[in-house]
Amino acid sequence: MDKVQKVDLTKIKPYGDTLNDGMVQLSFTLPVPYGEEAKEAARILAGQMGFEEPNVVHSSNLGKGYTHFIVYGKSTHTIDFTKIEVPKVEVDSMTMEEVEEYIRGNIKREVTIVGACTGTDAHTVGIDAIMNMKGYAGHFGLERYKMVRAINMGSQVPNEELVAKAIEEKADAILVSQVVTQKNVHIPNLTQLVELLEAEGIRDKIVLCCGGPRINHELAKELGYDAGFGTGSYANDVASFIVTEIVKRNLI
Ligand code: B12
Repeated sequence: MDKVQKVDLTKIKPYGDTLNDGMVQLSFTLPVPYGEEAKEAARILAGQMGFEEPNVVHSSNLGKGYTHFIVYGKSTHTIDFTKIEVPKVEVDSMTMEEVEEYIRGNIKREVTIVGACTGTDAHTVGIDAIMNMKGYAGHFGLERYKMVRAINMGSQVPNEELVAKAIEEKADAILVSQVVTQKNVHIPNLTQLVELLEAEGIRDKIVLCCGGPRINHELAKELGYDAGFGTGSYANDVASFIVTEIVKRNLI
């Protein structure tokens, strides 16, 4: 007899030691002084969140009046994994060489891509991973692509400057990186860019993509972008999207 428990994808649960034990590790901070009362408050709170057998396995003093906790507990909920649908960028990613070949064969001219990390956001690493010559995690960046003119404006770029650059360079595509999402600061910033492009009358003539660790395709579409890219995306993914979109929308 097969003693190995099979995973039921219609009823999945967190997994710790044994399948379906429901074990979850939570981490949070409470604005209370470090001590036994703080630990008890965290334990009760985890119970109220619906976790069975909540157990405060670690607490640390974060300074006057604040305590950080790590709590284990058992989730009682299950998820039907077979019903999960996530909107994703619909494109078969090509390699760098395939993108170059696609441009030569279908667009027959250089593609200009202007990118920046906009607003107050100072995180350059994400946009650099996509655009810089050396790329990221073994995927060369757009600067390396023959047939692509990649212009990386860096970080803390105001939307107005990005739009002006895109117009000056006759950009085919704009790439925006947003890493800081505290208090949803990225939402008005990303929205303003779309409004500026519409005001200039060039929104339809440009492929507009955003990306960042807390960006996904669904959010990007909601905000008026053509595509959104999250963690684990690389230059060849967005390049594949841009070049096929240029052809699809006849922006050649
Ligand atoms: C390095 C870093 C910094 C550096 C940035 C240096 C630099 N030159 O970029 C410095 C020290 C400056 C910094 C500052 C701050 N940081 Co910081 N930082 C980080 C850290 C540790 C790593 C980020 C990183 O480089 N990731 C590596 C890159 C390659 O990954 P990525 O950005 O996700 O990019 C990938 C994808 O998302 C995607 N992608 C990204 N952009 C785009 C764009 C397009 C078009 C496409 C297609 C794809 C794409 O492709 C990339 C490759 O796969 C993160 C924590 C973490 N571990 O992630 C915090 C983090 C991002 N920082 C954070 C914060 C809060 C700050 C500060 C506000 C802190 C402060 N109080 O001062 C300031 C912000 C200053 C500002 N005005 O922006 C928070 C953000 C929280 C949030 N949800 O908003 C994080 C998550 C830390 C945390 N856990 O609290 N930070």
